[in-house]
Amino acid sequence: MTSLSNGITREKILSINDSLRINNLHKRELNFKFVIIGDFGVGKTSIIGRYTEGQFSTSYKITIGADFALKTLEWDEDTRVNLHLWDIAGHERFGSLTGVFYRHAVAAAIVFDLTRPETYSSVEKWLIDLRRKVHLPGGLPIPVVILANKGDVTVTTLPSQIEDFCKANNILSWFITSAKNNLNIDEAMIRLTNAAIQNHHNLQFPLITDDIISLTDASENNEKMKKCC
Ligand SMILES: Nc1nc2c(ncn2[C@@H]2O[C@H](COP(=O)(O)OP(=O)(O)O)[C@@H](O)[C@H]2O)c(=O)[nH]1
Ligand SMILES: [Mg+2]
Repeated sequence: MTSLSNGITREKILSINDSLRINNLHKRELNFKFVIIGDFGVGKTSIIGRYTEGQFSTSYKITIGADFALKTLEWDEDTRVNLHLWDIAGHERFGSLTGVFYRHAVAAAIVFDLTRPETYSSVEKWLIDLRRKVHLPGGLPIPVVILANKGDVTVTTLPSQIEDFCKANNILSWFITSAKNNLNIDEAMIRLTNAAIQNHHNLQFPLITDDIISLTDASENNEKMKKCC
């Protein structure tokens, strides 16, 4: 028996690992696709990077191709939630996305940049695109949050009409976020996940599976982008 410096044996660690694995096998897994949309440069990729990798980079990286990142949440004792966060990947410049991008999405975050008011004006356009192209079973709209990003920058003027806009357009909630300072990103995602779980219980919509969310979707999307760009 190998004893490590703190007295815990390697065998003990292996057995803990085993029991974790066995317990996890009993967990129900929910796979949810969330789409993160909004104008170019508002911080979508940074928000996803912060949330899934805990990192922020100031170096500017253009997102190429349709892309998604995975975040796993141990939601409760019985439930694990895998969030597939889809990033627009460059074609936000066209102001509208293909149905493939939205397909099977069960929640969305629309992001704007607090330092560029024109990106707030685009929020409505993104909402219209989203509502036109994706619905829950029965035609219900998918839950949406608005993220007012770059909240770490001091000169920020919050659009005064945002509260009314949310009420009028059935927006779940809005948050001032910062990918740089890790502000409110967890909170916003938890809000969306809660709504998605609720809808899942109420509507029993089919969950995305690996084959549905496969790279064929992404590559199909890429092909379309290549043609249109
Ligand atoms: N200060 C600040 N800069 C940010 C924040 N989020 C993103 N950025 C910067 O804004 C630029 C665009 O971000 P990016 O995530 O590529 O935007 P996207 O085009 O919407 O994916 C990059 O230079 C980021 O470093 C933030 O919360 N605060
Ligand atoms: Mg990007």
